[in-house]
Amino acid sequence: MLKHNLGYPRMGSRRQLKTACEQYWQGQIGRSELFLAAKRLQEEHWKIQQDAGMDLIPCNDFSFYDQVLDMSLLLGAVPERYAPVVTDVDSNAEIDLYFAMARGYQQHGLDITAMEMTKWFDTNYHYIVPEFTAQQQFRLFSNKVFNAFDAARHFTGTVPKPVLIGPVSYLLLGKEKGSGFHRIALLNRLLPVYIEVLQKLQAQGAVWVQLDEPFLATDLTEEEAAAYRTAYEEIARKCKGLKLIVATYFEGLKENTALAAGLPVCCLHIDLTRAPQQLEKVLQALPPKTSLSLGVVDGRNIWKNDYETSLAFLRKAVAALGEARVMIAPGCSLLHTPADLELETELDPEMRSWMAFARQKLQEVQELDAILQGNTALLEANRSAILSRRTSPRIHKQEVKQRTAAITDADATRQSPFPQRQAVQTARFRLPLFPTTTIGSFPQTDDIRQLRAQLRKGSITPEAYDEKIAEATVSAIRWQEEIGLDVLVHGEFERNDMVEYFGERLDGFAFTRNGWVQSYGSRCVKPPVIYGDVSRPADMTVKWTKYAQSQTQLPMKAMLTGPVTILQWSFVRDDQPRSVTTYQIALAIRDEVVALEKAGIGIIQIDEPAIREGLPLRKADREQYLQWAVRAFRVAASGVKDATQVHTHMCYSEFNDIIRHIAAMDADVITIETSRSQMELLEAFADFRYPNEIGPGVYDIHSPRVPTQAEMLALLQKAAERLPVRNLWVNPDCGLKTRKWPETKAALANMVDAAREARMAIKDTV
Ligand code: THG
Ligand code: ZN
Repeated sequence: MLKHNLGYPRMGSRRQLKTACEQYWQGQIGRSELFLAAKRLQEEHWKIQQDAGMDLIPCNDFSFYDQVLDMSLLLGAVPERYAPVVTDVDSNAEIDLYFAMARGYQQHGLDITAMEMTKWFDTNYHYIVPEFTAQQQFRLFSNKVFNAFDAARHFTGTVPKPVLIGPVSYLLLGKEKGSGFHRIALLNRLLPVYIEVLQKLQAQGAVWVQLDEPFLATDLTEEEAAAYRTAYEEIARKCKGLKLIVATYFEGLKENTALAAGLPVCCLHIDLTRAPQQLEKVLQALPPKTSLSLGVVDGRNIWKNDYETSLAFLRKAVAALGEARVMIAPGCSLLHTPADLELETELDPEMRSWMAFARQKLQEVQELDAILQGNTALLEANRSAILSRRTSPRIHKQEVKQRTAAITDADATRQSPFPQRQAVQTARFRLPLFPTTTIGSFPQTDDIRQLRAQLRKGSITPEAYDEKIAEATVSAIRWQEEIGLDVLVHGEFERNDMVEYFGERLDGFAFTRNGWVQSYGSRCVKPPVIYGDVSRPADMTVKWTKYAQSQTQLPMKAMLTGPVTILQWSFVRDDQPRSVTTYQIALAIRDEVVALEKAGIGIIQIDEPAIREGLPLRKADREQYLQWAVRAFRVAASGVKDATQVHTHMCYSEFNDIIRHIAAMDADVITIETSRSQMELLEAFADFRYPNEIGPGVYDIHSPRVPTQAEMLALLQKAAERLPVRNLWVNPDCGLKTRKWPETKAALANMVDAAREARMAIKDTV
């Protein structure tokens, strides 16, 4: 039985890729050092995979920034606006063009925006969205995949398996620029380039090639299904002898089972960790010669594999297909898991015995194969680890279960409907029209990060740490007062990550020291591990919020992360429904909201940026998810009096299809990301006649660019044409922690000026 891996995390167990890229961007190292770091990392990862007995070792899964962007470069889908970059950078600097596409290019008088970024399916990973025009042409542009193949073959002494995104998924991941065509219609122009790539790999000696087609596990239109048939028939005709693996993951094939199984390829990969029930149907649908790769080890979570379950799948497949036609693998690329559990020396040993990171997951693949060959001792060891977790008293708290089960509709409802709350709040806060605020975080400078590192190492005392954080907070408050913001924030200098910070203060969560997962480019997150019933042993944010409020007469907005986002950005329990875990978190947040109110805080923001990314990939499952997700938010928000103003914030917001549910959250104020889509989004709110207050972002914080007062005023005026002026707020479209102070200060000062200008304009018309 062939063992293989779909992709390995590329950041490095100590985030070496992050360091190298950021140093390169800052001009601290040159291109050759950057490439050397990349070579070392790939070799280290190939070795790990080889040591774990993988028969097929992936290559080209490494990427300097994003694997979708790599595909755009491979296929020559470089948007027109980067033409000046191509001539500006020196001729062999493809990497600089690549980073320009990822991050924008502001040099030598050029100011070219980055390509758009969006979430990779239902993960916390972001990819760079391909841009297609009606006239889009493709051509073989980058040699990265061929170089990766040679390097991997040379290093491992085996024939590696190049990994590419398949043609149909590549098109579907992109976005049309301009109207009058659908990107799927570009397939006939795209296919020749794919075939050229595959033939070239074959000529280089490749035997297996993995083509990722995650869209096969989503709802497809007739045209999309037809595109799959066309694409793979054409590829099969032109690339005879090449063994193609079509990889699906994150969902089941469902009604696409016959389509996927019928593609003329050598092997189909399915994700049994996400959709175990699909095995039966796939086995029935598979033509006599096609192999099946069983994704049995969870690539999206950190729990140890339950061998009993995986073995049952494997045995069933072997019985139906014969051993020669079955392969074992993780469910999806291991990109979404941390690198190596071995580094977690501070983790409680019992907890650690329940977990597996990327490196351990490959060992699991190897062990499953060994057990099938007769090594029963491995199975016994696994059984006891699984049993230990299932029965651990650390996981179960009766009082949490009871309280969660007893949640009522009244718990999920504010005292009065919004119009009454709005009247009370207007009288209480006496804010001007177009009130200005920010989303919560301010730049996390190196000073602040170092402070945290020092505290962790014990080289400064907690008192000294608190003193420095207080200093940063006060200076942020003074500065907000000076530029004239109306509702202030404390800046979140005491927080690492908006999920990690809360996880660290809740029971039922565990933490890793090095459990980094790539979020986008060089940015990583360290998701907490929710292992048990969640409760809140003490106040989490009251101390700093109260302190900040004591430093100003203006309203200080408290900042909390909402239950769905905490769930979505953590590694979650797999032994109870996600909804139950979310309700447990919601109750903990609710208690914090009530404690903040009691401490005299009048405005409380409960961020839910991840509510949309939690949407199930299959439309049929969405309504149910939204129902509990919205209710969990309401449980968190509804413990307070009418006079307390609850804000929420969301980013990446294609809201059109879920606006009903956003309204049902019933936040008094919602701040949203809109600036990149030029207020397009507002149409959704306007058409729906969204009743509550709303702050459409007027400052795109995703780039260092400082928007002018005039630009922001124009956006405000557009908003005022679409929504009732009394409901409008003025704010950036997201938190500012990734920005630097100079641009933040300049942009927010302009924003406040724009709001003042908008107020005057309104007065003139009244
Ligand atoms: N937290 C978590 N998930 C997220 C975000 C977040 N997902 C979506 C979005 N925000 C992703 N954006 C970011 C932005 C910044 C960083 C990570 C994800 C970031 N990370 C630091 C880094 O890589 O240097 C590490 C964090 C730290 O030093 O504490 O800046 O906000 N969970
Ligand atoms: Zn945001």
